[in-house]
Amino acid sequence: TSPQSASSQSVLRHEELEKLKQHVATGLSRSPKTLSSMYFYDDEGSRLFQKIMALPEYYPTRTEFSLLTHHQAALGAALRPTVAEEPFFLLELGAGDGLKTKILLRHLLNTGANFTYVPVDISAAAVEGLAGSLRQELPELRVEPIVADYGTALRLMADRPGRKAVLFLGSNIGNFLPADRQAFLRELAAPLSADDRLLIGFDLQKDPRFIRAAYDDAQGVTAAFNLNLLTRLNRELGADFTLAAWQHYTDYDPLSGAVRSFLMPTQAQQVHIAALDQTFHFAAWEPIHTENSYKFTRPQIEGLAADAGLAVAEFFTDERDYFADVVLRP
Ligand code: AVI
Repeated sequence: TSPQSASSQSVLRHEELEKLKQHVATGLSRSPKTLSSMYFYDDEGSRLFQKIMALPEYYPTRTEFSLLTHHQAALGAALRPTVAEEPFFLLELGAGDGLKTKILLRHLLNTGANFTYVPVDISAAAVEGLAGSLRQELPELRVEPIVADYGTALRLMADRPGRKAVLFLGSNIGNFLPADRQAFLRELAAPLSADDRLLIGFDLQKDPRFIRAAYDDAQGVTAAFNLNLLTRLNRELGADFTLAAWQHYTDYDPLSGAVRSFLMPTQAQQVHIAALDQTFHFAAWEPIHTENSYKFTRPQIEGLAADAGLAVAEFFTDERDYFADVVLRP
């Protein structure tokens, strides 16, 4: 690492830490107390999320994987330009390990599509890991990763001529609150031209017991994932949360379609956070709301699209209607 990039990394690191401090100070002063699931994904959180995706109860990843496998030809046709050799960019927001995307990438390569894959992530490590595995597995693929937030990446790409297909898989859209989701979709739609496409994964509403189980698995991996947020605050902000005194709790509300996850103390306690020089009081069982995972209906998805000035071009679901991958166009 050059001295210059080392110092720009530490500026970035400092900014991130300031954001986290601000977020925690505000979130724990509110009633009810809240922290954002955005902060789940440190190294340990990302590792635990990989474990969640393989759990028997966590159906979304498995379902979307088989959905993409089954509909790869139709999806490929919906995303690529009608003129076979016309070049295009395939952007992916929050690509993760790319396991699901590789189905589409392989299909597009095998059918001679002329495209460049642009994985976008705020984490350089995530993007570099994915680009490395793609160089090994699909050496003929053109990859141009972007390390930036989604809005910046979309604006950067809007200036480059050529058609774009943008992927936002895994029901990541379900983690936004309704107002933020709407704003995000509008931000996604704004730079798109008439021939561009968006492919978004939505988890659908279904038997509430089945949904709930996916967020409260028997092995306790999801509990560890939620509780890891407190470990992160202990490490990064010098907090003194006693992990043994906290529990993961989750419920599903079929009216709003939201799974809500909480961290709850089993006894009243005070927690000091050194980086904030502040002590927070918790009553016994007073929840910290840490995550929303919204589940959708088809009419809701159509309404969301319309609000962002988009139309549903294709709606792919699995045979049980558990999950939908939806192609949207301006
Ligand atoms: C990343 N996101 C779509 C997951 C979800 O289902 O909301 C995160 C997760 N939280 C608990 N389990 C999985």
